[in-house]
Amino acid sequence: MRERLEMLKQEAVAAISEATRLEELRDIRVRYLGKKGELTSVLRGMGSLPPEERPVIGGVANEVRQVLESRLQEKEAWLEEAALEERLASERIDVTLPGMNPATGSLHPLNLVLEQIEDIFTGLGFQVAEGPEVEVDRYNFEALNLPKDHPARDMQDSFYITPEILLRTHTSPVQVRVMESREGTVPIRIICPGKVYRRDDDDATHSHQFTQIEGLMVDTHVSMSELHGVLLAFIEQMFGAGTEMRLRPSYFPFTEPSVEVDIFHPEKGWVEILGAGMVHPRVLERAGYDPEQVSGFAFGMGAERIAMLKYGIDDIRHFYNNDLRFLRQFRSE
Ligand code: 2NL
Repeated sequence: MRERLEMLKQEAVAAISEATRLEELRDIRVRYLGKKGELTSVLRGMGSLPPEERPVIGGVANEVRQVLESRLQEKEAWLEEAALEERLASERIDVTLPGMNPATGSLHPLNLVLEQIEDIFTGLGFQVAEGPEVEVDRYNFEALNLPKDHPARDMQDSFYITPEILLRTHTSPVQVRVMESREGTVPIRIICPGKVYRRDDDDATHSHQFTQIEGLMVDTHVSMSELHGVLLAFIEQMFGAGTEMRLRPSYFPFTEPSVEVDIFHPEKGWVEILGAGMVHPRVLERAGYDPEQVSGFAFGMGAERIAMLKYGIDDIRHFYNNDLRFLRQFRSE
């Protein structure tokens, strides 16, 4: 029996040292040390030994169990270590390799100037307001002193959805909505950027859809002087300190008096950049303000026109074609 145990030990030790995978070790453990394993079956045969030999053989059997157990543990640790080394080697990352540069986009030039304009006016205490592009006649025309028979309301000039609903032709209706919501309180200082729609034939300087920014200030004692000061502050920040500005008399149904504003452009001379004026008393009144108590100025400009002047763009259609050769010129990095 002692020889059987000795043979078993040698066999198992050899098997353990030859094993190359953890699963093999598991099988070896079951085969020799398990409940139905070989060592157990040898020990079962102990009953047939003379009683004085039992403790001796029992001792040998225990020693074999201990040796096998410790060899199994050693080998297990070694295989685990080897597996880890192999994984570390195969997953090694070369941190000195140059990185991959993901393709980055950039702001569209129109959004670039919109952000600049918003920054300038918020710096002057204005808030940004937005509203629907599909408007009702009342906000787009009626509230702005453009009655039903006004020539500017010709069906040919606007995109109508029903006789009462149309695509807004300017962002003024947003200003009217804000005035109404403020219920006669002052001050109001807002700018309203957004898309507007007019039935025009597209060419280098006209588009049936463009981006407008309107501004409105309503308070006690607002005069043309405040309009002049705010516009000059805007123009100097947008086109450079010292840029000259001039006002020319003009006409809009929603302002009285009305002006057109030019700047002196180094290459083009005097160029018009926006329209403005003192809010017409009827517009104030319809929006819930008493023209005897408060006054206001308003202005409106096309963002495309501002961007064209600032960046020397000669065709408004560049803004809508999404030609990367055009767009990439406005990358900041
Ligand atoms: C232009 C001229 C202008 C306004 C827009 C306005 C808005 C309200 C009341 C009075 Cl709620 N006026 N807006 C005033 C003057 C001119 O736009 O050439 N836009 C592209």
